[in-house]
Amino acid sequence: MKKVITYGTYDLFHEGHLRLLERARGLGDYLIVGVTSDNFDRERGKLNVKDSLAARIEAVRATGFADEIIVEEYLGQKLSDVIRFGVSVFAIGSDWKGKFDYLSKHCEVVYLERTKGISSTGLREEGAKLLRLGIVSDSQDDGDVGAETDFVSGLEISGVYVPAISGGLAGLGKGDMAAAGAFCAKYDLAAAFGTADELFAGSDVVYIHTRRRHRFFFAAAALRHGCHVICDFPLNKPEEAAGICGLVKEKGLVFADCVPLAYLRTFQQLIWLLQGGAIGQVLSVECAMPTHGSFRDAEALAAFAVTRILGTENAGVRRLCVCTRERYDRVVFSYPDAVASCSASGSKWLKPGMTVLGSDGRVNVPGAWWNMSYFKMRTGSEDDLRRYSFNIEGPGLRYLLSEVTQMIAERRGESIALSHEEAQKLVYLLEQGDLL
Ligand code: C2G
Repeated sequence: MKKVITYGTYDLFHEGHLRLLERARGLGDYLIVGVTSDNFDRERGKLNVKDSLAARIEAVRATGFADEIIVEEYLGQKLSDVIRFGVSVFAIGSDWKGKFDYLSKHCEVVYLERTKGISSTGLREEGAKLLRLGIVSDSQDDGDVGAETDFVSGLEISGVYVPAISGGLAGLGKGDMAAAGAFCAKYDLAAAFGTADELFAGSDVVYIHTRRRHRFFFAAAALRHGCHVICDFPLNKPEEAAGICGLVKEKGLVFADCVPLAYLRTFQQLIWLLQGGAIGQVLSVECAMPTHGSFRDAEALAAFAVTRILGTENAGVRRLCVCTRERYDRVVFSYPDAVASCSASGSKWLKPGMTVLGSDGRVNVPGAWWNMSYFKMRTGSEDDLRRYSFNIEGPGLRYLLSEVTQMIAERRGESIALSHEEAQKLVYLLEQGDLL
């Protein structure tokens, strides 16, 4: 007998799950389905799972394709199951391509094409609605949103629109179809939308991933169309930030600035500790960030971190720039009782990190502080070292995506992690320092 095994969460059971199980069953004579436990999902960074384990098992059972259902409880269980059950074929969706090749020593590994562009309300009668996320991107980069969406239950990518920018002006009309097609092939997406309106019509949420000067244009158009918006940070002008606030209120929609750092538990804990005086009065914040993309976007992110620690009141901002072959920028934030700076450069020798110096101690965030999962705090003496960490998975964007789905469900226009007012104040500050 040829045994096939497959695994999944099967939350808000839908057409994609059904088709996967049907094809997996067709690969052999007996199908074992592993349904993830809540603990395992937490451990692997899958967020927002709505249905209980019992309901998810029942949804799989009701398809009639599973001959046996087991629970997947820990990392490494797949290999043990394959050996234990004498499995011939391991099958999983193509979003996992390459990830389970290590099992091929023991059985055949098959990646089945994922069902793209699921548009219905799902198969369940009560129809918990899947949210469709459309992407507006002016490059061949999806800002990690594709991979991260796979970890947020209830969210599916609808497709992409790549605007054709002529004379530096953005429009909503016919996009660059060749670029959109290449984008879909690169990220395995269902639809290359010809116009922005088509993308808006096929999406509940739109992610705006363009250069700064076009963000407002597309964000405002999506909101006017009735879509919720996640937009790269920052907007280009304070008036734009104010305009977005007005539109969000008028339309009763959700708008989230894409600052994943604001959603990281480690960063939140750092801020709570600093505000509670854990290292006394903060005297300085220094951070460094190697940059290959936009310097101004990198500096805006640093401004977010610095102002979370030192506030936006009485802050002065200035940029010092060395524009040689390897550009080097230093942005200095001055306060009456503190100073902060952020270095950004394309030089590979710039070491990323953040140090916060206080009157009674010091915090170090080694490495990529914008994606922090760990920091060290010294107080009292040099030996008095405490480590704080949270296991974050991926680049952090999934936590923001998860919050956006909650905001939509609760009809809450603003994010708990980053308010419109704070984002707007930051855009004012960045303009004041000529950083926009
Ligand atoms: N799937 C699909 N089409 C979709 C959505 C999901 O074919 N539109 C497939 C996935 O590729 C997976 C299965 O359906 O093979 C279950 O999907 P999820 O419930 O999202 O589970 P997942 O997070 O992919 O977990 O150990 C768990 C496994 O690694 C898979």
